[in-house]
Amino acid sequence: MMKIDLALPALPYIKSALTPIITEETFDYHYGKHHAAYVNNLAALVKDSPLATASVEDIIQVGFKENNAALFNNAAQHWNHSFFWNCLSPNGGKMPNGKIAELIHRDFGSFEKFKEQFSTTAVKLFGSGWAWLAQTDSGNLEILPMKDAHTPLTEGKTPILTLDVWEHAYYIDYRNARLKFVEGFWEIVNWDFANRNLK
Ligand code: MN3
Repeated sequence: MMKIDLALPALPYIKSALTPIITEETFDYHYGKHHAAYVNNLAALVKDSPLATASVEDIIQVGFKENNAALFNNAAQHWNHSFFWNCLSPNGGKMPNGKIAELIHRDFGSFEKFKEQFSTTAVKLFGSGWAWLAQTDSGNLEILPMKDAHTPLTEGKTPILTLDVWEHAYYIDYRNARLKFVEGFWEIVNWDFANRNLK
């Protein structure tokens, strides 16, 4: 599974690479301001504490268990965004391939059924949050709607793919039309990354 450092990671493509589905202006705000703020907030929260040398993954678990909202939210949002950028690719989209294609077929019946269920989950999630595809201990794929900063990591599940459906993810490009953003996701979803995340 992906390990995230306590720093703003470089994007895996240039900021204009996903235009027009996600524009450079959205990256300027979503990556350059929102994600950067989570990183800066987290660094300030753990500075001079025993968590300063902990992994981001461990900080998420500590924040969650101790019900420390600021710590959990900033650590999880940093992790989620770092993961999310990798879920997208200018060479993405089309049909899933390899093992992920097999598991989607096994657990959802067909790619079309999976796509419909994931899209509905993303569109219907009320307020801010993330639509996740995760893998359970027993290896099954699950679609999980999760509010705010929540992540499958605190449920002991392996993140495979995610889609950010906070308004800041799409409001510049699509205003209130979250469905259009979700439709665009399928044209840039990174199946190679999903395959690498499988257990
Ligand atoms: Mn976001």
